[in-house]
Amino acid sequence: MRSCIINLWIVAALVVPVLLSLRSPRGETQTQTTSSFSDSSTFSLKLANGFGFYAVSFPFNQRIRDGSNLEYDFYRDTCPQAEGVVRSALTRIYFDHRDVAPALLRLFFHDCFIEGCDASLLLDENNGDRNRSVEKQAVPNQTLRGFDKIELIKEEVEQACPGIVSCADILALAARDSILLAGGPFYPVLTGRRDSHQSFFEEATDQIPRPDDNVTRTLNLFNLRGFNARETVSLLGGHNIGKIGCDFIQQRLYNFQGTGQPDPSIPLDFLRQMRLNCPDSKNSSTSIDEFTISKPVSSDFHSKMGMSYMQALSSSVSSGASFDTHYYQSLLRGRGLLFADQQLMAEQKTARLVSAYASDDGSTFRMDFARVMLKMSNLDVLTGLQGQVRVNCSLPVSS
Ligand SMILES: *[C@@H]1O[C@H](CO)[C@@H](O)[C@H](O)[C@H]1NC(C)=O
Ligand SMILES: *[C@@H]1O[C@H](CO)[C@@H](O)[C@H](O)[C@H]1NC(C)=O
Ligand SMILES: *[C@@H]1O[C@H](CO)[C@@H](O)[C@H](O)[C@H]1NC(C)=O
Ligand SMILES: *[C@@H]1O[C@H](CO)[C@@H](O)[C@H](O)[C@H]1NC(C)=O
Ligand SMILES: CC(=O)N[C@H]1CO[C@H](CO)[C@@H](O)[C@@H]1O
Repeated sequence: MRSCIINLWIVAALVVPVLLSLRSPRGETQTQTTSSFSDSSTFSLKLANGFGFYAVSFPFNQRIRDGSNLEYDFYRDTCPQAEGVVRSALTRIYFDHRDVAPALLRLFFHDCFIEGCDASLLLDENNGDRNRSVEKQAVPNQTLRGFDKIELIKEEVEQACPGIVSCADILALAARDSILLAGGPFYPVLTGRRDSHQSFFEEATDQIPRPDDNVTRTLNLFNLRGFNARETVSLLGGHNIGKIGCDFIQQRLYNFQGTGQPDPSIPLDFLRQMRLNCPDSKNSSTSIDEFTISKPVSSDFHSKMGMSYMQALSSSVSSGASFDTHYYQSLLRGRGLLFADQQLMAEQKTARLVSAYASDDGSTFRMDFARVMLKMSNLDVLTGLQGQVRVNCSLPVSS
């Protein structure tokens, strides 16, 4: 019981500053968001925290305006149970598959980054043409997971309210609830997104940030989506949960920029540790391939391997909490897993932000992370009569 109360307190303590900080953005934020909180009313929110559902009340204006035409609780009349169904379905999945949280966060990011949060990433075909490539094939070597989980959640929502709730909204809500379940901050998700008819393979191939990007390119790609340096550094902090797949680290460990050598900037002890977690997939005499040969079913064994930022910091941090500063602490010690992560230390502007996030108990990062997630959730959404509401998230509804 005591832990429940503490939990509630933490949630309330985090939510209120997020809302307050939206009212008066500080620092270098140049958000195009114009949030108005003029007539504040109280609303109550049900939160799943692993112990059950608890109602929390805090002052909150339901009419947040950000130019996106999304609304708070868009389905209040048409499907009032929608958000609750998403949350309870996800909570059930989460306790069997903890890795659903980072997987859905990643899915959502990849969806929003390419032509907005319109569930285009979930499509299996392009404009009714099964032969044309779709976005999900473009994302670095098809390493996205969680499509089946979104499909499961969607099925439950369809049972409650057929044909009402968009896949784009389900993904946005499920990503938010995933972050919360993984110990991250709460942020309000506006709804009313519609699903696109179309998938965007070429855009996804060119514009998704790559694990081997330098800081200039990373900042540029995020800037094209309206994110400044501070928002970019906080968003990348999402890497603090889940594993980074070996596929993304492989070249850095064994053949950095075609040299046949590891990235010289990796500290030697960390290189050894990373290589233990990610053996060279191209070296046929390593034990991992013997394993693969003796167990043919595990052909994708290597691609499931990876390393987390918790492991990167290893015993130097005792905290068991997951959504804290350990990503930034790792970068400060030169123990970034992705080249693109460690590159944040290569430029003064971003390095200062990394130090700032690493220097407190995580509250600055959590607050900025909540704000940037709220902003990302509203990127280039389809609303009103645009797009459609898909019944099966992988298939467009034919008109
Ligand atoms: C897809 O490709 C196959 C074989 O190349 C072809 O027979 C079929 O007509 C194509 N379908 C469409 C919808 O273009
Ligand atoms: C960063 O990468 C881009 C292309 O990926 C390249 O053109 C640029 O020269 C690189 N910048 C630095 C400083 O290495
Ligand atoms: C391949 O694996 C063997 C045995 O584990 C090791 O001795 C050798 O150095 C590895 N080769 C490369 C290129 O990593
Ligand atoms: C959705 O469509 C896919 C085909 O793209 C199919 O495999 C899947 O079973 C469908 N899901 C449901 C719930 O009908
Ligand atoms: C579909 C896709 O992005 N494939 C890429 C997988 O990674 C290799 C190199 O690691 C690329 O050459 C492929 O284009």
